[in-house]
Amino acid sequence: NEGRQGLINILDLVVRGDDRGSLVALESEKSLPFPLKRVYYIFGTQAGVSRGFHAHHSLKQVLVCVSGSCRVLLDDGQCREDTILNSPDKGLLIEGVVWREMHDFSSDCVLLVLASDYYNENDYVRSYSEFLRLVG
Ligand code: T46
Repeated sequence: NEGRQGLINILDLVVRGDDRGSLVALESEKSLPFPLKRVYYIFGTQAGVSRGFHAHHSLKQVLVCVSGSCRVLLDDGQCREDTILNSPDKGLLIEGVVWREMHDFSSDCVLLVLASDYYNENDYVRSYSEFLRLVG
């Protein structure tokens, strides 16, 4: 259930729907391709604001836009590709040393992130030149 297209790796999340509506369940190491250690979500992003602008040394993450929409740009040092996340049944898998930026948040955007590790500032690569050195 992975739709890989270059840097953009979309997971199709299984929707359990019935006449009441829909439910998506994400289980560590099953629907997620890593052991889940942390969940966070980004919401209330102000108009015109972009976020991210960093890479990670080893963190793996799946991003799910559970409400609204945003655009995620990925950059491996050679290619830059972006995708619009606007569906609660699509997960964007980001792994490896990949620069990420999030743009064009709708006012109702809730971006859910499932992460393979606890928060660790030492895992961040916040300088683009340092990122290029690492992937170069
Ligand atoms: C990523 C993109 C998609 C914590 O204390 N714990 C956490 O788990 C996280 C994620 C953040 N923070 C603190 C660190 C900062 O003081 O929350 C503040 C905002 O974090 P940051 O500026 O890193 O947020 P974004 O939206 O630029 O990036 C986040 C993740 O940090 C990052 O791993 O890949 O979302």
